Amino acid sequence: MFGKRARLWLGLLAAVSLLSLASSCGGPKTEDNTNTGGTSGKAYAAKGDEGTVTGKVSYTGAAPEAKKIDTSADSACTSKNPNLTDENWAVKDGKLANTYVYIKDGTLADGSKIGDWTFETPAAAATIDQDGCHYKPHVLGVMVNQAITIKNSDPTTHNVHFTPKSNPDWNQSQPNGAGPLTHKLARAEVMVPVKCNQHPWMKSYVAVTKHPYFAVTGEDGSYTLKGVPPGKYTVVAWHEGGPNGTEKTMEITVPAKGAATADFSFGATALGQPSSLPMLPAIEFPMLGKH
Ligand SMILES: [Cu+2]
Repeated sequence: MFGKRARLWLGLLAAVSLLSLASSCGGPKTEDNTNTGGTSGKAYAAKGDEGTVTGKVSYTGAAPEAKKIDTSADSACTSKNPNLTDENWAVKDGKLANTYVYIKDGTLADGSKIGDWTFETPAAAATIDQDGCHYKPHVLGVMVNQAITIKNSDPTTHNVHFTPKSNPDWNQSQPNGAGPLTHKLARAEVMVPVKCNQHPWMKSYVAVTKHPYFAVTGEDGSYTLKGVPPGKYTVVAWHEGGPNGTEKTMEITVPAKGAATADFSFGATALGQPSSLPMLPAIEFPMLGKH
């Protein structure tokens, strides 16, 4: 009986000393221990040795032409934005806009994983405006729990509908003249399609990450990720083209106070029309004949 109790005390002692060891390993970031949730980690504090990731996203081959959208279902849309075209491929001089580039995974120079850290949610809200019966911007990156302000600048009713897989569905009607709506997504998810239940052509994409290392390419196809801790990362460029979007992946190393480059290319090959495809039947037919 005494032996049992002694063992219990020994076990408790071991647990307590392990706990104190763990907290002392955390160094000065003792306040991080308040993050008891399974998915949260230590708060990242900038060390001054962060670097940048920059790049350009190109479109190879002849750019798909933007198609005019038939908005006749809602005359308010037609009169406000008579020349509305789709934004599936925003290509200009071979450069691709509206591509979401982010750090998907990686290891910091100190050996920790990027996913082990938590980052401060920006106090400022991101904005989606429904203006001319399309979304501005077409692609948006936010952090988890960052407020998204949704405005209706049109003389008609919109119905904004976030259709995530990891976050709850969110579907709100927003009549002409109604004030802005606010929405937040608590879980990281790339990519959340947003649509309008009133106007089937309206679509946009919202990406949610736990860290601030993301950007959307501008008209010149360029992007910059700032304040990236030194380390080795997987950078992904996501574009909506393809059945579920298309991802391009690149491994990079960000040196301390340095810069890494990650250029991506979408286009003919990314769309599943590589020159090798028409050759497949020619190879397979003789083999079939042998059976
Ligand atoms: Cu709408």
